[in-house]
Amino acid sequence: MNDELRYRFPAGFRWGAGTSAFQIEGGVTEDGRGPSVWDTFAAAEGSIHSRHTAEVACDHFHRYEADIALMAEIGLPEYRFSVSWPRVMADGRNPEPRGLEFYDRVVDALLGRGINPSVTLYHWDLPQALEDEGGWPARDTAYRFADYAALVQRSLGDRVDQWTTVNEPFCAAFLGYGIGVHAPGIQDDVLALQAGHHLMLGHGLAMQALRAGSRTGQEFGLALNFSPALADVDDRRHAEARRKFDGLHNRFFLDAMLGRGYPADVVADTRHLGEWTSAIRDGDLDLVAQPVDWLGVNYYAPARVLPLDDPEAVSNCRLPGLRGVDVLPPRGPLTSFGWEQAPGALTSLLTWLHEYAGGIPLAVLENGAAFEDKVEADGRVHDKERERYLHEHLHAVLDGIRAGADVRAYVVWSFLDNFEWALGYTQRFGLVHVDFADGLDRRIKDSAYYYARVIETNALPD
Ligand code: GBH
Repeated sequence: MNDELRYRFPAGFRWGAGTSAFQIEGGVTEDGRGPSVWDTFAAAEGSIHSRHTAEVACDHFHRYEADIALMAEIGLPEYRFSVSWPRVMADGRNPEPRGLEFYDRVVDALLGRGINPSVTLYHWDLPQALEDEGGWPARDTAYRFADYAALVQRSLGDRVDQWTTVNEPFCAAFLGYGIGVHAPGIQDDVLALQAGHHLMLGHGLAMQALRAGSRTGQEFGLALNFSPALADVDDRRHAEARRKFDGLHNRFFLDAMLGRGYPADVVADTRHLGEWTSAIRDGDLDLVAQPVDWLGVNYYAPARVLPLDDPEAVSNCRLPGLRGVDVLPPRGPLTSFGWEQAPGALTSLLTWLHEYAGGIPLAVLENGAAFEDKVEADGRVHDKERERYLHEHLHAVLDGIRAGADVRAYVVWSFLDNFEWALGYTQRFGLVHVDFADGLDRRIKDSAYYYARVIETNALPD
């Protein structure tokens, strides 16, 4: 058997690369777009590295045709992008036809080149007008989100098969309203937990709206970020620390989506913070538990946890409910973001999810790494570290499949170097290099050529 046969992916496996609207588009005031919470947050002093903003970002709003030509050049079969809610509803409520037309053109350009569009409805850019009315801690936002989902389905649904409702409710809720390192920059654990519930309610209501307008061939799901918890010692106290971290990071949203409600242990761990569960009304948990066609799995790195001597001590990672647990520094090899490279944790994550979620189809919707890429004298980007990262993580996915997990897709984060949220333009995740200092020129990196070969053969090279 040759190596390519040995490391072959299942027939029909879906390959792609992803981006999100706020991170690449720019054009933030064009064609009637309204401000999002991220425009507001990025304008505030002290929130983003070096006061970078996303007013221009990769200028994808104007360069989408050239970007899609690059996707075709790489040979990407699928492109995952997000629709900017405030571009298609400036105030979060009323449709903006010019915004919808932009995504119409993007979808047509993709299909024109034989690339399958995969739409994410919420990748964190809440219309500022809705934040002004209370944002995700307010229940009404979930209903506004479902109306928005229905609008996009009516506009793009005739051509788009793959749909993600919410990307990483963990980040939107806990980083946005809890720790405050993401927009809208609020630090309130009760609001964060209530935001988490309303994001899930929004997901459930959006699933209903999407299904109501659906046609054969469409698939709908939710994308969750996972971070397996590792500990150095195998004793009761370390197991308890892992349980706490795992509960909040890996089971909180998943259990709700699976119809099990929010995990009892996390509810207990967060009870002292305040009565956040009062946000859960009768019937909500059924709405949240709409059946999905796949679970989107976003994986970057595991976390190392340590139990503290004082069980009441506040965690150094400041997440709600993590009293008595510290997060240890990651261990090498690291990415430039400082995240641990641990492909084995991806295999165990996929096999755990397969067991835990009853054989649910899985789609890896984000995986990738930031490195300090340089354009070399030959005009190319020899990003060997990213190539190795992708290779090892694809092996990990294959190991997960061989252990029985029903993994149907793998989508690299990211297609382009882009605006990396609180870290601005300092972290490059792209398969394609963007020259932020000079003209935003694009250059296909070596890792993209590696990935192109994987896609072409549906297999890993040895
Ligand atoms: C993704 O989220 C995003 O979807 C994407 O937009 C982004 O560009 C990409 O990652 C790269 O950052 O110790 O609790 O603060 C990543 C998910 C979740 C990973 C939070 C880092 C730190 C957890 N992230 N996690 S915590």
